[in-house]
Amino acid sequence: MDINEMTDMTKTDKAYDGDQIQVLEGLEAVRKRPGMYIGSTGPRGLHHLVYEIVDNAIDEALAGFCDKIEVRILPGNVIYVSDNGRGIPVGVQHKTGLPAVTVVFTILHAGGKFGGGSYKVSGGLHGVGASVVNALSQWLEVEVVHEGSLYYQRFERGHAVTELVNKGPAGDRPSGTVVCFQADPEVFKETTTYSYDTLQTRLREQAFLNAGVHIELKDERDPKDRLPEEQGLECPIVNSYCYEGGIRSFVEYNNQKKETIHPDVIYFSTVAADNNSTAEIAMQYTDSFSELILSFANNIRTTDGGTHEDGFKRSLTRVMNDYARKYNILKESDKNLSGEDVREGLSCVISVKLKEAQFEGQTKGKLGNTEMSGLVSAMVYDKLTTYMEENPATARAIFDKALTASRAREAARRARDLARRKTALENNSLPGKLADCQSRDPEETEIYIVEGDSAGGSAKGGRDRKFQAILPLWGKMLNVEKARLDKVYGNEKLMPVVTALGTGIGEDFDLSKLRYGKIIIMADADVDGSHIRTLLLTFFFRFMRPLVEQGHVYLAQPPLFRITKGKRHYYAFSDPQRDQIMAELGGNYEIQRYKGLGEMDSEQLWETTMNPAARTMRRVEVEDAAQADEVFTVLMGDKVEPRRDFIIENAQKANWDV
Ligand code: TSJ
Repeated sequence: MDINEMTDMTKTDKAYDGDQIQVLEGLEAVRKRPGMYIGSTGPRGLHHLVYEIVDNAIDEALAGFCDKIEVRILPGNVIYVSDNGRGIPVGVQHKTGLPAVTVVFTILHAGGKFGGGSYKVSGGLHGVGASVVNALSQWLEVEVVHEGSLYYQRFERGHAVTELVNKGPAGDRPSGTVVCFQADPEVFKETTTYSYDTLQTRLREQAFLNAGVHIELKDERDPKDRLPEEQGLECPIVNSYCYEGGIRSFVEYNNQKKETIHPDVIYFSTVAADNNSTAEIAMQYTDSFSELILSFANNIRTTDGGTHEDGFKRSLTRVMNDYARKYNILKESDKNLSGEDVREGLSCVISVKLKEAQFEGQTKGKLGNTEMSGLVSAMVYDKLTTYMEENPATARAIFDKALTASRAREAARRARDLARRKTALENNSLPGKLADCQSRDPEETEIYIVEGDSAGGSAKGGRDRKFQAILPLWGKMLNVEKARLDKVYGNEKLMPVVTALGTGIGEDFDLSKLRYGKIIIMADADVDGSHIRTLLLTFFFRFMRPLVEQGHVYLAQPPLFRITKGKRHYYAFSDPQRDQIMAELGGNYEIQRYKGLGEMDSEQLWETTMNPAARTMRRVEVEDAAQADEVFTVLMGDKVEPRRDFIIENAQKANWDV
């Protein structure tokens, strides 16, 4: 018997037609192609289930009916989400003959607009709803407390296995909604273990974006149910977030470890004339050389920006230049400040809320609604101009920063032109130490970037010269390098990388000129190795970001141990693996710890680290590179205190490949 027949009991005869078939088809489609609805069935998709449910509770908070949301990870990686709102409506809907709450969980794209006139503000991923989470859960239970009564319903893999049951008086339980679910291991084959850290980051962000809402996160799992790297944390873990300052607090939080150049976070907000959308922005400059713009539409991060971000940037540049002309900060003969100049060191958060947000691009990370550009740019132009007039000291500090940036960029441009002219004369030669490969087809070519001459020697001896090129790096280590990476031209450590890859950097970057499809960083598993990885990842992140975004950058994973028994060698890439091999061998083995790549001969390096048939490599994600950038910024920055804390906190994290 199909378990869904039980749902049918709640239906009237009239509803027994096409509707029910649609219900089935809808959720079957989700289970058939989960990726279409939640992006992936890896860890990212798994966490999206939680966000999707929490988003619904946040909508209730935005509608003004709830102020507390609790999220718990229960034993066995079950998720619990509750709010103290009105409770999902339980009344039977005319159209479907089902209680509204049942519809929310069983009909695709339902949600938001039943009963009252509220509209869905927070959007969830791709605008899908609770029914998708339900379809991808082994089981899901919902409890609603409404007008003093407690209602309950249970689902399994999207199908109702009970009808909506009225369990009688709710006692002293206040009104609200509770949803518990277990992600289906048949769908999330890779893992169903949540990362506390990942959930915490996202929930904190939601608390920043929704000022005044209390969000609590509690981990009640047995430590053995946690991720290996989170098992050491105390138990249970509880954090609660509530920021009256909203995105102002968000900017303060992001700048905690940086030196700010003016005391107050600048904040503006506006409501569109038609009342259909809002925009707010919080900004503060730091002494950093990079910019950090976090933009959101309907509480969803827009990683690729879009109209709201464009509107902001356009106005910021205009305000700064108009003001600078008016007060003769720029002389008549001076060139305008560029967008990059006025954003150097800027840390800001842009948040817009609108009806029917359009998310564009391959990863849906770009806001497309054209009206947001005007809303944000008009607000920023008016309010930032006034702010500058009223806060001349802050304005001065920001201009000093922008003018310095402008001069540095001008100097870099001159150096670049010089370098270009020089390379033109030198006939564009490849770096002398590059051992190039025979193939010219980036589909198959790889370049190993190797620190140190001895490791470079082994790599050259061990490679398959048909498609593998080796570039040994030389020159001084990172900790004696000067902070300003923009002096790349003329940097003896980085220039060979630039010429070998062939793409150019920054504004000149051209991915189609890339000479090798895979760029593999091969460095020792020690402090120096970690430094060179941080330097290269930061460099790629800042000046060749599409390389990282398009997945061209990899970290080689050389073994840490060699265990020899008789004539046989075994390699271990981690401590647990070493222990396992030792246990399996019983005894009578010799163990060698590799202190550096240089200790391996050519053949060993090929077998363990370079042979595509045998090696494992880690593809670098944008997040990895962004973290490297942060490590780099803090290590190079002027603020001593965060640097010390940071080094202690990240001593492990910074070791990318362990
Ligand atoms: F995702 C979900 F559906 F599972 C879910 C929904 C999960 C959680 C934790 C909370 C919620 C939720 C939904 N909390 N509050 C609401 N509110 C409504 O659904 C609701 C209540 C009343 C009215 C009305 O107009 O009277 C309208 C709505 C949308």
